[in-house]
Amino acid sequence: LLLSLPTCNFPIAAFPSIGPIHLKSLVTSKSDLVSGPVQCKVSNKISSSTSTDIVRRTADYQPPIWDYDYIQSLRSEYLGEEYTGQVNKLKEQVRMMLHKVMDPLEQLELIDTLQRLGLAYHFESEMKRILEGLYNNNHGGDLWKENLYATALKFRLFRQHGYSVSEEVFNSFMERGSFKACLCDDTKRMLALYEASFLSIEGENILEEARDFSKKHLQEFVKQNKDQNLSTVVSHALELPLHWRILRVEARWFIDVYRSKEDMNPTLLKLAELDFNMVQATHQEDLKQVSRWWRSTGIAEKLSYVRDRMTESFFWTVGCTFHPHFGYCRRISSKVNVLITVLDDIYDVYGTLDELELFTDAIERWDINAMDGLPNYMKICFLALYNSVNEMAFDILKEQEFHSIRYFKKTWADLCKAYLLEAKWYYSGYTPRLEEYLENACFSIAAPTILLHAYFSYTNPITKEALDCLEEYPNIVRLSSMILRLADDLGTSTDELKRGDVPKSIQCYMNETGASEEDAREYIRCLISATWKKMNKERAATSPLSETFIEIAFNLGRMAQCIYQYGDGHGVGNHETKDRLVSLFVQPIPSYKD
Ligand code: LA6
Ligand code: MN
Ligand code: MN
Ligand code: MN
Ligand code: MN
Repeated sequence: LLLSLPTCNFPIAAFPSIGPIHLKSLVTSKSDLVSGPVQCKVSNKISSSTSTDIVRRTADYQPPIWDYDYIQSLRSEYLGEEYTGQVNKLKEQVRMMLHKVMDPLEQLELIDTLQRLGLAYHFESEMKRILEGLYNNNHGGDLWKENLYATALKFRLFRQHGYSVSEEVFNSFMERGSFKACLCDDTKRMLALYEASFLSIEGENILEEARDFSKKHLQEFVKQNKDQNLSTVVSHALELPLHWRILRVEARWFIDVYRSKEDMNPTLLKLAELDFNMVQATHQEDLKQVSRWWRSTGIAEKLSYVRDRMTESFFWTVGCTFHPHFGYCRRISSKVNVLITVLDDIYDVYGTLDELELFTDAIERWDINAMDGLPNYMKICFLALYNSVNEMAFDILKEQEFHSIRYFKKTWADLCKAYLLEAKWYYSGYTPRLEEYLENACFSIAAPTILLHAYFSYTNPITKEALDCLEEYPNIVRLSSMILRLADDLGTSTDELKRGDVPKSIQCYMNETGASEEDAREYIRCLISATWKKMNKERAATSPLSETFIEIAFNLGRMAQCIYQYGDGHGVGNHETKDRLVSLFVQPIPSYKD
């Protein structure tokens, strides 16, 4: 994966290539870093699992804000059949609208609105028919040459839906390599160009130019603050473009924006509100189920020093797949996420190196007998993980006669080995180069593990072809991991370094180049942006992996940018995450009388 960054104005302009990741060789070659007794940072006592007073680090994580009884008490009147009739009627009306509208620009705007309201999944075939028609008849037609707003909107929707369209559609709006200055006088147009520019792949200079041009003018517009409503929308886009946002959070936000729009269509609004609330009701049931399972493991009680982040873990899964019929996938993924969070803390904070070696070995062996040598707190984790994963494998065996354990075993072992390597680096005071750090850190962020479980939990039938591809850690998985890792480092590394942890990407880059922290952060943001371009390219490539899988991988990256948008939204439980969770899982949208 060559992550070259031709557009970042940084002392190091090119990012080194990230070759194939060979965890095993990394782990063994680095094990000699650890020599002699291991020192723990917070005190100078020697830490060892045989010593009676082991000194451990602490993260002082706060208890969850989500009380078990509170979660179990969640109820929604939108569960069940009561609103189905009403929704079906509204859906029929929207379907008629989709058939009736004939003006190409109106068609595109309708599709865009449906997507932003979170309703697109009901109208896939109608939308496809419209886009197909536009693509075949009018592609590059004169109609668009005059209208940058329409061209940008069309470009973005085509690319989002997998149609190949060249960045050269923007040529007629440029002169001497730049967009014509007179085009900047309309904010809606600049916004459309800005959002379109994020569908780019590497090397698309026109789109790069489009992004710089529109961004500059949008920033100016916000500064002038002439139109409060529009400024809010523009600031929102500048914070994170649409292409990097997860659907449910965006839909919840956009429904409120849409309600006060002049050209608001009451049918669309009503349907969006009802649908949001009905989907929320199914999410509540998933959440309650996962919460009961989590309580039954007893982990939060027994291991009070690790993060207890069940509700946040569930949030990640809704970001990846919100569709009501993916409940099983969400429940499995929530278990995986909450267990990953616990394991990560054991490796990063609580465990001693000796214990971590034992645990890693037990996971690699995937053997119940390997539990004997583990300290009690690890026995609980091991068995909870072992049982949960085996139960899932049993479901798959029962339903598809497919024996999946070896895949699960491998991904958990790879994860633990990546964790262990970081622990060794920490105890030996080693600061890797950024490239070396990322080779491992894209595993230690657990995205490959999360995505493998996602694959197994929604796919029927499982195919050998897809599994062979997944085993090799295909680009789409690596890139999604990269975004997750980099976004996580931006949001969490300050606290991590304070309590004692390995240098993260920001610190590795600073150490390697002598850059200031602010410059290093900017560089990491550049890497995220460059990684998105590679993701966009992967979407167009042929792959044995389904579109659903690719969408989940994209959404995992989006989810990372959502959760770390204002700092550590997963571990710390900041008010932004809390507000999002409340709006997604607790409060239905109040119904406004029409
Ligand atoms: C982040 O913690 C965390 F818990 C993760 C395991 C990231 C992704 C998790 C999901 C989807 P931290 P580290 C549940 O920032 O130690 O401690 O890898 O991860 O930086
Ligand atoms: Mn951690
Ligand atoms: Mn970690
Ligand atoms: Mn760590
Ligand atoms: Mn982190």
